[in-house]
Amino acid sequence: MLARAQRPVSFSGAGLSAESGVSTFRDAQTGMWAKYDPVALASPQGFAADPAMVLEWYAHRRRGIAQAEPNAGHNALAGMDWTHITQNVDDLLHRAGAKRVLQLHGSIKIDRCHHECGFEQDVELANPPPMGSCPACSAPLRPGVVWFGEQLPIDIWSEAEAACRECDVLVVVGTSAVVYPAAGLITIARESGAKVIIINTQPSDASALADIELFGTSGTVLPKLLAAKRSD
Ligand code: BV8
Repeated sequence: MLARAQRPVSFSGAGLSAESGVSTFRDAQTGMWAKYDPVALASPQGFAADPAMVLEWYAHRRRGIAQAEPNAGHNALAGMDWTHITQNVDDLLHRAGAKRVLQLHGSIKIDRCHHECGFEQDVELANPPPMGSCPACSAPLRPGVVWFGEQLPIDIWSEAEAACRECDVLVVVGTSAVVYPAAGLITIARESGAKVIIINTQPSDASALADIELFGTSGTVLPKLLAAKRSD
């Protein structure tokens, strides 16, 4: 199926980065964070209620990502000159050398103005900054990620939607497919006639949409699956 594909696209979630030691969104709750609901922390309401705590959670995740390296799954995808759509906010696909990465939920590598005045700045993941104010408009600065209840970046969403309408194979990697509108891209691809290949360690909300479901870790399955594509 992949060997014949003319326009393959990948769509990934937190499972792609799990073997790099970046815990998935729901498993991020270890240690002192175990008692918090990530959906509550990753929201404007959570930030308004306790900005210092939310920023400490991001600092904790940023330091974790700074220690992480791309795994064999990132490297296998990066070796494919495809559009790589990801829900992940880490920079591991970029660090693996992937050229066209569409980060639907933003990037943890930047801080941006909470009032969307346009200001944003790179963050050193190993040494995350304390709470700060936007130098342009004095609003609070916050991670450049999309929180629950916030709109996805419209240009990136449109590009991802177009890629899924045009693709002939969608390789879905390491996502529970519970978060919308991102998860809706799988249906968009399928309804446009694409074949859907799912790689996950367990069934997901996308299982019903799979033409082929491969159970295993992405770091193991992707290199094998994509070696076939590279050989043609
Ligand atoms: C919006 C950035 C509207 C932040 C994230 C009720 C029903 C349906 C929808 C909703 C609803 N109520 C609210 C909504 C909408 C809401 C939503 O979908 N909520 C969910 C919880 C029901 N969506 C939103 O709010 C979105 N915005 O709708 O705006 C709007 C419209 C107009 C104007 C204004 C507003 C915004 C959603 C974006 C949220 N931000 N991330 C941050 O990271 O801090 S989402 C976050 O969770 C991740 O990015 C990821 O996308 C998502 C899921 O996280 P995980 O579960 O950890 O990861 P994943 O799903 O990838 O699961 C891990 C998978 O990997 C598992 O399946 C596991 O089996 C597998 N796995 C594990 N290890 C491996 C593996 N697979 C392979 N190999 C392995 N080694």
